[in-house]
Amino acid sequence: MTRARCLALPTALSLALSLALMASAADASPASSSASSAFAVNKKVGADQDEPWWHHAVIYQIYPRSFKDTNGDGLGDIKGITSELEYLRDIGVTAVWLSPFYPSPQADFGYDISNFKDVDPAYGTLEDFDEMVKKAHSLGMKVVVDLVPNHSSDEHMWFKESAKGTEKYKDYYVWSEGTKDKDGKPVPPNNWVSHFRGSAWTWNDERKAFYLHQFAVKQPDLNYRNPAVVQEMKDVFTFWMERGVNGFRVDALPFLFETQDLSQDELPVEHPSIDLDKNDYDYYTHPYTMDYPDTYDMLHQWRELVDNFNEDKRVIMTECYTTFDKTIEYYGTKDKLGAHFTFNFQLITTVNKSSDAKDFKHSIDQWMKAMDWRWPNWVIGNHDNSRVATRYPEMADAMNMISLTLPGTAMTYNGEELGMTDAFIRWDQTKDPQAVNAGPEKYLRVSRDPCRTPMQWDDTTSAGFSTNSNTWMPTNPNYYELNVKKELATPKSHLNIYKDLTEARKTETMRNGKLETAVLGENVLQITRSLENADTYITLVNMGSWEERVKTEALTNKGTLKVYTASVNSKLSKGATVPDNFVIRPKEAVVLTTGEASGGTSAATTVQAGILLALLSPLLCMLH
Ligand SMILES: *[C@@H]1O[C@H](CO)[C@@H](O)[C@H](O)[C@H]1NC(C)=O
Ligand SMILES: CC(=O)N[C@H]1CO[C@H](CO)[C@@H](O)[C@@H]1O
Ligand SMILES: [Ca+2]
Ligand SMILES: [Ca+2]
Repeated sequence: MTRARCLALPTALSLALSLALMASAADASPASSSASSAFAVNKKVGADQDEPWWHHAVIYQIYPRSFKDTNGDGLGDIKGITSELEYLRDIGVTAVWLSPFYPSPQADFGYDISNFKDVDPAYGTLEDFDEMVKKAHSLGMKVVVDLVPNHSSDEHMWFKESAKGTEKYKDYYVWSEGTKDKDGKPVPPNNWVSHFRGSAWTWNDERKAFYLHQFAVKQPDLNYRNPAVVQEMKDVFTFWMERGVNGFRVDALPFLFETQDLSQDELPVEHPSIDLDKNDYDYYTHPYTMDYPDTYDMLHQWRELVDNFNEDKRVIMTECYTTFDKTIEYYGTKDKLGAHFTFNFQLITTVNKSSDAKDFKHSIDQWMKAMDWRWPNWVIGNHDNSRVATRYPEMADAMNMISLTLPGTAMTYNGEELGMTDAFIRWDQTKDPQAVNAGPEKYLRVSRDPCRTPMQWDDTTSAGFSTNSNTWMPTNPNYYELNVKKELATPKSHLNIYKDLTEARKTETMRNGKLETAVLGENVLQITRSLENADTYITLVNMGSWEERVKTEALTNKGTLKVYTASVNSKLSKGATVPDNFVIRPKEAVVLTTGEASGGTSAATTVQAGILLALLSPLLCMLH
């Protein structure tokens, strides 16, 4: 069942040591682990000076509508973000990424943009934005904005002019007159369907043609075969760089280009799931509308634009929900660079609450193996997915530990540092267009509203998000006990554990140390970060449903281990010396270290040291 332990250590001495460990592990079966995998962090040690800021960043995704309301209208705003930047700095966040805050009819909550170069009046003004960027920078934080290049709102001036046929704008979108049925009625040129169900083509009476929309009807696709559109979008990048932003998160990139031959129908997938019909996006394969070769070229042009703007280092991170290989391709090649990094959704898409430690190890290893010269990153949640604490019951700390102790850039969706959970949103309160389209029977399955409820700051009205008790989306009723204020005051809280983790990321080991992953015993995931002449950090997560026993000597040969930080459901206390042999509870997670516990000496260490001294002093006297 368990294979022999195999450590990848260089010297003969450590080989001997690991052989000894192997022997001891063999007779104490609970501590044995499967073969471990090792990955170097792809960077020269000591090259920190030249490193771009985003390499070891903790990037915090803010959903502006739900973060903080300062004028009592029940909607979050830019000033609210500015007012909470100190909080973010204090918990170890190094950059914020703002979901769209641009003027929008809000048909898809900001992803339908009617002006790419302004702030929606509901959220504030460009001056508020500048103020926010200035303050973030003065606190040593970076600001990344969301760019939505595939489509605009149908209320964008470009679309209105295009529909009229105005010369300058007539080819800004993808238009087709389609064909005619036998009664002379226009029919779309092909069978393409939108992500939100139904034909991807909608008839426009003014233009007397169909326009393409890979998403909502109110989100017409821009035509990137038109050099004027390419230039317009480059101007959008430049506009925000001039306002001081440090990077871009590019939305829905794989859908940028489509084939030019609009007569091509897409084929159904071979074994569609039974619930799917011809109006469902997942009913078809998408060779003509997704990951089109020209998209990679466009990304490369943006990379050059952003890299060459001035000496400051900026990041392009891309959102590509596609196959594993296609995802990796968005990094570009060494000769033709693409994104600085493309979101790694492995921990969302390939594993779930049923997965065991082996599945997790595989998911992590698969990504790391593909890295080579590329930079890793880890995403565990966002505004499109059920919250981490809901997807992985009792594992909020475990998931934060995994994403923050793996090498690379870590992403945190607002509220995940608190272990916020999905709220139940009634049908009559439902706002997400995807849920509204699904109807009252099916909406719960697809609704993204439950993960978009207001941020929980304290136990006052609307969780301190707004002075208004009537907020755009209801507050999760668990706010009376699950909030920033209470968690800051509770030593063993999700938030304080999160702070321990962001603190650990500042160490040389976490920045440059190699990574080893292993499965210990039946179901304990082990993530080890180590570096010569520096402290080792070991994350252990029991993915199983039963207690497991861990033998400390099987973990490292670098000496005594202390508890750096432990999940709220752990028996171990921060700072305590780890016993030779200990029990790890189901879903418990700990970070152990050969160095010091987070935040200096905790109460536990003081007590332990006291006991140790008391025990040692007679001995010392005798020696004297
Ligand atoms: C959960 O993940 C495992 C692999 O880790 C996979 O086999 C299984 O199908 C997934 N379950 C769901 C419901 O997605
Ligand atoms: C995670 C994310 O940003 N998803 C967005 C992808 O793009 C569509 C259309 O712009 C949005 O509806 C999603 O919210
Ligand atoms: Ca407001
Ligand atoms: Ca497109």
